[in-house]
Amino acid sequence: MQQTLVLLKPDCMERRLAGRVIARIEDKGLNIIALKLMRVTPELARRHYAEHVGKHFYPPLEAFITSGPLVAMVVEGLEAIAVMRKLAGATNGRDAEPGTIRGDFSCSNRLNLLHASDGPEAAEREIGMLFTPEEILPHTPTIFPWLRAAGE
Ligand code: 3AN
Repeated sequence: MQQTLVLLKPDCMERRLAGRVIARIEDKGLNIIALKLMRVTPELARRHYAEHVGKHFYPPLEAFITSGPLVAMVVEGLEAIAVMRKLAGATNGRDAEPGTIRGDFSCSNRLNLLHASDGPEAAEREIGMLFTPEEILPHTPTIFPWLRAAGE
């Protein structure tokens, strides 16, 4: 089982797409084990996007991610990091395949609706930045045996 951080960015909230994006995550069989509405501060943005600070596109990226409330989630599942990245689609919505969240709903590189951690180290770091251990509530849904074969 893996955990990954998902952010429904301010464009997702403004466009009233949060419910549809959450439904896709649930439909896939992933399990939401933490969820909250929050506002990212510039300080938190700099930590979250540490690898991009200093790049030419960082100032508008920070302005965007801090511009309004977003939904932060911890999503759990088998290979949840890779599965969630595939569900999201390519970073640039114009390159993202139809059928992915960005491929179906975004035509932008910055306004690309959601963030999903890109690897195990990033997931651990990002979850630790946004959630306390008490806010994460792992549980086994009753439908669980129907979402993957025994031993998988
Ligand atoms: P993802 O959210 O798919 O992991 P990242 O973390 O590589 O994508 O990029 C986060 C954000 O940084 C993108 N949504 C985009 O706004 C911006 N960004 C990343 N790379 C570039 C780039 N080469 N040119 C302009 N903006 C970029």
